[in-house]
Amino acid sequence: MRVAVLADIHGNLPALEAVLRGIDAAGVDAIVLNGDLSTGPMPAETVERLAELGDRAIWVRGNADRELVAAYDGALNPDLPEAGRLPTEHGASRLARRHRDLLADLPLSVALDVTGLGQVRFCHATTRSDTEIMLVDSPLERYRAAFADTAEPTVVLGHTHMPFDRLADRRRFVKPGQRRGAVRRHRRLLCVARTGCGSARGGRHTLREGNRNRGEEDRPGRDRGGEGLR
Ligand SMILES: [Mn+2]
Repeated sequence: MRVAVLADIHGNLPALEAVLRGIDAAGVDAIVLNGDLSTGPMPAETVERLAELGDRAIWVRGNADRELVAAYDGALNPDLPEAGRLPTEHGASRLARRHRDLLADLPLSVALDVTGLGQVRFCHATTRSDTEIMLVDSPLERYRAAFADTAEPTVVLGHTHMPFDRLADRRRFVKPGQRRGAVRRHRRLLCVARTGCGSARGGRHTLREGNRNRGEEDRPGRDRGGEGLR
């Protein structure tokens, strides 16, 4: 089958709509929703739109989806940093029960037979964790350990918002790229999500800080800007 992969939509409905128009034009058999779907500025509307995809959509759980369901259930993770807590609380306040139920119990990963690639494993972070951070320059040992139980020769990831395509431990790992135009046009929305309805100016500042910090995530003790939205 031919598939499109969307990861880290984070409640950005206008960007999602733009990407879906491109997907419709491309013609695919399935759309993999590779986690962190709803937590952001338009959480309920985004889940509604994704649900409209029906059987074309193949859902995978992200850490933000898990945290959002927990918050809806009154069990907000007390260890979430503020950058994650604020949009999670916002999302939980907007969801209806049917949205919560859609996001609950999603699989940590799925495998599909993709045209031209064969068996492909899709997961948000790794196949053993929805929060583990894998970067283009993470050591081979980390890839080997994180995907020790993965049989497929190709793995598609999300979570860090940083695209790459590399070989590691005899496997190909791909993080899809950004729909940059859509992201730019809706930067303000992304900023509101990141700051929990803060001012636009403060939001832009926070977004830039988050981008700058992402390249340094692997450093021990690093304070990770914007971590909560990954
Ligand atoms: Mn994530």
